Amino acid sequence: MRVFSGIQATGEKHIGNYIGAMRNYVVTQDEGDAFFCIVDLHSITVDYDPQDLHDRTLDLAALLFAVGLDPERCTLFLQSHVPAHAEAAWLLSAVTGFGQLGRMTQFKEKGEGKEFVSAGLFTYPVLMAGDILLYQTDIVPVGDDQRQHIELARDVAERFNSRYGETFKIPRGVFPEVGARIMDLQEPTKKMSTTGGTAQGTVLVLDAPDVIRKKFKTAVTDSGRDVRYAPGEKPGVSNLIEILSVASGTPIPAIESSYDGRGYGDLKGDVGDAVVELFGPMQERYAELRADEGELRRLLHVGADKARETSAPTLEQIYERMGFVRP
Ligand code: AQP
Repeated sequence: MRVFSGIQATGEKHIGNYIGAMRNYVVTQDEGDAFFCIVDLHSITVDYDPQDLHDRTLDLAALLFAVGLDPERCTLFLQSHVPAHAEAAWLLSAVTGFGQLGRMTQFKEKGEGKEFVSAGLFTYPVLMAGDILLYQTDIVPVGDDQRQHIELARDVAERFNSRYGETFKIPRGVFPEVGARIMDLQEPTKKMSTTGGTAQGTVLVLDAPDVIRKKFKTAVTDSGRDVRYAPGEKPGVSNLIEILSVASGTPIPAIESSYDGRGYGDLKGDVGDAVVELFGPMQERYAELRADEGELRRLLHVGADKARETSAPTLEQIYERMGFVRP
């Protein structure tokens, strides 16, 4: 089974990225032939700083190894190291509808109110479709916010297959049962995000322990008292319960009953402690891995070689089926 998922190079990674995606990369690397891609080409679609992109790319590579990706069991690479991704995006744009791209909620949200909206922000989902389809992917572990983009990748694959002949496997998104959409701690009806959320409500994987505890202590809840999982009615408390469930490995009903007679203050303290405990060892490994940039670059180089080799036959098929004269 082929597994593929991509993650943006810009922005500091938060607990939503970890729970919604990164921890599932670690699990799926043992379930199939897994490819994980730092999608640096995607990162230039919004305003960004080149030095920041450069540094964050290496930070993220170190972080992904630190959370448990193993270069012996999966392939981690940079999108820009494999030119097939940019080529596939152009070729697949021929079978992507303008109207469908315009309906992407992420495009609307990220473009809203901006003086300058890049064409890349609009066409980004085609690049993402190519990322996935080039690897004949079976499953894509992602958070809930990527549902619409996965659907578009499937539509693109189906349209290409019916127009040019069977070429792509139709990929399937897999979303975590708990934590598919971690919410901002200060505005719990909004997704946690480094671009669209609040700083105080966004817990970064590399935040210091006291910062993590403080962010949870000041989390917005509601005027009730009972620790109960009801996302519609109690979004703040339910979000904390989901995070605690993942961080401590305790099922949600067991968490609810363990708070009989105890209040939100205890819950906030316990989530903070559980997350500090979860991230502590990762932060230590991250510091070691990030200090050895030569080794990081070597691992990314090995990953890119494997990704180039694996995606090449599909790219060639795309060109041939579309009628290009090959060299
Ligand atoms: N809040 C979230 N809860 C669960 N999963 C999430 N993901 C993102 N936010 C949440 C998942 O993380 C993976 C990688 O995301 P990315 O770095 O490509 O995503 P992003 O969506 O750009 O990250 P941000 O910080 O949330 O930025 P914005 O809001 O600007 O896009 C994906 O699998 C994603 O589903």
